[in-house]
Amino acid sequence: MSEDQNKTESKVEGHKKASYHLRGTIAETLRADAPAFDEADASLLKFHGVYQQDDRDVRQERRKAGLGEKTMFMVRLAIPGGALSATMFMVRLAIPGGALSAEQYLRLDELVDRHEFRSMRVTTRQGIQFHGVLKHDLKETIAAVNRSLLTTLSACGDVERNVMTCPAPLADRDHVRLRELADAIARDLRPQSKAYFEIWLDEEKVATTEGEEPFYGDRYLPRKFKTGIALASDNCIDVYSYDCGLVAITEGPEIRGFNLVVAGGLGMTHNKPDTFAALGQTVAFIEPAHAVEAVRAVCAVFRDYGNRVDRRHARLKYLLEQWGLDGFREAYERYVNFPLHPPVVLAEPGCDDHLGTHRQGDGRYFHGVYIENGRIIDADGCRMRSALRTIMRELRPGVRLTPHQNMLLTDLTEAQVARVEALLRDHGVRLAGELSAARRYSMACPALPTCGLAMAESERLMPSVVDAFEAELTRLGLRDAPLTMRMTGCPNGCSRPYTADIAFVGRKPDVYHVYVGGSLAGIRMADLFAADVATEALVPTLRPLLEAWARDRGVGESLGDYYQRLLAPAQSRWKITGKEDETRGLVQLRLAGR
Ligand code: SRM
Ligand code: SF4
Repeated sequence: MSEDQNKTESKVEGHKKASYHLRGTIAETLRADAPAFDEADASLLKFHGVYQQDDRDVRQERRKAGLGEKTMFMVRLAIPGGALSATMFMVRLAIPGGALSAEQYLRLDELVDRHEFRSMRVTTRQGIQFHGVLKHDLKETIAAVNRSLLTTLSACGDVERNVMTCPAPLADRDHVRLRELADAIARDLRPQSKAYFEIWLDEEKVATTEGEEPFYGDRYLPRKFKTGIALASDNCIDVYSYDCGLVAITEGPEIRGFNLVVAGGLGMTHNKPDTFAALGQTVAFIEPAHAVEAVRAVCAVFRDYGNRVDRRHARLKYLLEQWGLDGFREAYERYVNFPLHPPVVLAEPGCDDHLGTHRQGDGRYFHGVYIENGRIIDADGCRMRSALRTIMRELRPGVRLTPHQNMLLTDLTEAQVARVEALLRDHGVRLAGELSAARRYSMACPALPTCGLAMAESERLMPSVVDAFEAELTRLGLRDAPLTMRMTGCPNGCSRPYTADIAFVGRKPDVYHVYVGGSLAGIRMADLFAADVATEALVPTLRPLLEAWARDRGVGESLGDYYQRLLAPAQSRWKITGKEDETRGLVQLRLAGR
């Protein structure tokens, strides 16, 4: 890279380079009275799985009351015996394939009461998040996570993020192999710096940081990098939404190889047509023995060529746009020592949310529990946290977190399944089979009050939006018709809205862009159907489409498939930009003409 280009690199690049492999002054600030970390350390903290945040509800209260920021924060965050702080933290765990034990889950549950939000949250990448961690408790929280043999290292930051795979604990060889592979990739691309262990676990300081990161170097990646592994028949992880995907093609019980998918990504910015959400493109078919190396090489291409100047364009998808698929393949070939075969043409995958009770194939069962927007909390008659804690203590099941923010309880006998169901009911938790399709497949990101980027509500609003749609769908006889609804508080795409049948993407308080036309299979993008819709107008805006769907739908036809049929010819897209497009006009005209 030339000197000129170096000068214009983003500030975060400078922070990384000057950090002695992620150390910065985090340890010093942790020990000091300072209420918060400075900008450089805050950016480094992400690599350790920590986000510096504030309670945005209090910002508003403060403004209304005309009080100083610090005063209100202090009132809000004062906890008995705790320090007063103007800042709080989100702590995220990276859990490959979402697999943990009941003992580990119980250790995490014990931590919940230490934190402001009295909850934990299953994320859309099979991780766990704590919100409202106060500074004085940060170190002990992370140390406790590590004592339970879990980690927050590289859950965030410019590195390989949590590696996803199908959470179903099936005993067949292909599922077992996917789980092993997720672990192997996570191990292979985990940062090697000892900073994490020095800062949070009081390990001795290393004498020199030279050569500490043989793969990442001192600048790590230009930005985050995400990998997922799916079976060709079940895209429950939304594999085309990530920087790198492996789609396993099986022959009998064996994995024959993988289609290698690159450069998916869902973040974009409203009204910025140079930003876009895109599905990954299939580059090649690779043999099973090369899977880990294949992912490492995609990551290395991003490391070496990704944009380090403008973080908004620092994802692999922007590189692919610049180079084209052939250009990418050419560059990629220079990084690998194995053959790239032509991709295998695949049929449309299914998508199993794995909820309810299923056989594992080893004489045991698993039971998938629906958790509204992933939030594990005791609230409003649904004592989810208590239910799960009781089940873990009594039955000691295995645990798998799903990409739909839910949880599978595994390795159960038939009698234990009955006990799980009884315990869930006793705690006011509805079983998956009792839910409407709209609720069961719904997802929302956290947004307010914790997310600094939120423009509108999401997790807190979504349950009432689902209520409203559930009533409408029931009226139309569509309660059980396949439908995915997702909401985000901004266009960054954290609950993967653009691959859903319907999505609400926050524009400003109480106003959303409405997208329609994705699919549960995660193989096409939704279109912008209506712009700037007020919360109370969400159902009325979609009513004509839902009524037409109820009238005209084919057997088992999802809303997204029906919408694509209305477009005739279907315009299945792999990319949508931050700018509005004209297809919504087309569909609305067709609906009006009916
Ligand atoms: Fe995300 C940033 C939450 C999955 C795209 N995401 C954030 C931050 C950290 C906000 C911030 O940067 O200040 C959010 C924390 C809010 C909070 O208070 O907790 C946040 N993202 C989440 C989670 C918790 C949403 C959830 O409902 O579970 C998910 C954590 C997954 C995990 O365990 O690692 C989460 N984020 C996603 C996904 C979906 C996925 O990966 O499966 C995406 C879209 C896929 C992608 O990456 O393209 C996603 N998050 C983003 C982006 C846009 C990135 C971009 O390319 O522009 C941001 C903004 C950023 O990074 O600057 C973001
Ligand atoms: Fe925050 Fe936006 Fe992600 Fe929601 S989609 S968590 S509002 S960054």
